[in-house]
Amino acid sequence: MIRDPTFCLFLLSPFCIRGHRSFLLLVSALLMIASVLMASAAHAHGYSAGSVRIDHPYALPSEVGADGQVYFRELRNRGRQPDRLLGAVTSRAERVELVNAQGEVVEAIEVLPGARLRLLHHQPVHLRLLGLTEPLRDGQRFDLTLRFERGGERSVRVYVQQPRGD
Ligand SMILES: [Cu+2]
Repeated sequence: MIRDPTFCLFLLSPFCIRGHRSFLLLVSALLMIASVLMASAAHAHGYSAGSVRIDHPYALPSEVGADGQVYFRELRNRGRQPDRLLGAVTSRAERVELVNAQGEVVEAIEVLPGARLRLLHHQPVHLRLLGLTEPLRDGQRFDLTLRFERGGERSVRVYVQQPRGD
């Protein structure tokens, strides 16, 4: 029996594999765990602007000529002062509007202390991108600069993705 697992991997004789099956299972399990961790790390991206935490900004793919829509898994205010999202700019669109729960264009989106706003794509609140330079396509990423009253400006990367059903 060959005891050195590294040597075993290179040799790959049937006897060796049988002798180190548990080691090989462990290696494949670790590889699976690593790939899952890497996938979730790629998915989870977040930023801070003052006391506001901006979690996973994302956009839906858009049709030709249609407006873009930007959402957030969460906007969270971890501070003691209220803050307000006042607007945003991106090179991908002429203009960005803030849309409230009634579908109206508003001057600001309030993020009160302790608030955890889940601004997901099945809810009406979002950022509307008008005059897109080109349609947003699944898998693209683009930069968007958010402007908060207290937290100031923060550039975030928006992931364009098909809804995953949550
Ligand atoms: Cu993310």
